[in-house]
Amino acid sequence: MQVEEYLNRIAESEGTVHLTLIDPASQSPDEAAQIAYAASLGGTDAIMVGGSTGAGGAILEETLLKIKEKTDKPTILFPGNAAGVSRHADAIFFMSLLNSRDINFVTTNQAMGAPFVYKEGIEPISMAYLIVEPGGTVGWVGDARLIPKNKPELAVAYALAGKYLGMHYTYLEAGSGANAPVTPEMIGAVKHVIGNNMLVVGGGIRDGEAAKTCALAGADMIVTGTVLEDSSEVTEKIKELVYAIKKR
Ligand code: 1GP
Repeated sequence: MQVEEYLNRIAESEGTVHLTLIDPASQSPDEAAQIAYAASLGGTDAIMVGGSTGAGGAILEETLLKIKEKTDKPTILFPGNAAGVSRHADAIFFMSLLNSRDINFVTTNQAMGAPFVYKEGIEPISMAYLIVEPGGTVGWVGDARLIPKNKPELAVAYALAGKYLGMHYTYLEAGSGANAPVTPEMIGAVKHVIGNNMLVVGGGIRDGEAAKTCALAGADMIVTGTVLEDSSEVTEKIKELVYAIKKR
């Protein structure tokens, strides 16, 4: 089964999908593999690999290979630019940062990376990537015109544009390590207009309660990264998050 179909089926049958984000720049490949292993024991659905700075090249390759030794959960690239592509991943979030001022993050990196994705047969999952305040490092690096957190109508406008451009997924990103996730009002407003398209929410989700709030508001998938890097009990933390978002 293709990764997109796998994720969509979980969203339909089990409830909100949990995605574990691993930034190859944040720890050694062996440590990354330990996090992925612990996360899969806790019930995560897939492993996203990528980051905004220093997350490409050899460190990306080795991180993916080590992760694949430790878990058979699908690996999905989450590239910061064209250097974030690797043949060792199962799929790639093929994203356009629609609210960037910089054409490089809207189409140029995508064009530079696309032939490699094609040649290696990596499954592309098309995604509208939208950065909301505070936006964090990715907001700065991606030169995003940050969507104000109290302006859901602007997120709705971009999400609709992404849908009409043919993207299947919409990602509302508050930025890694954000002090709070995207608001339930914004999540609900975006899900309302994108309908069957998948809504991914990430940035600042640290506990089951926050994850549940996002899920109830309409998130089809939630992403957590920082809380796992900071945790000594990754499996337990993932269990808490997964329990909060799955149908019971
Ligand atoms: C960042 O949305 C992801 O791209 C995850 O954010 O690190 O805050 O979990 P956190």
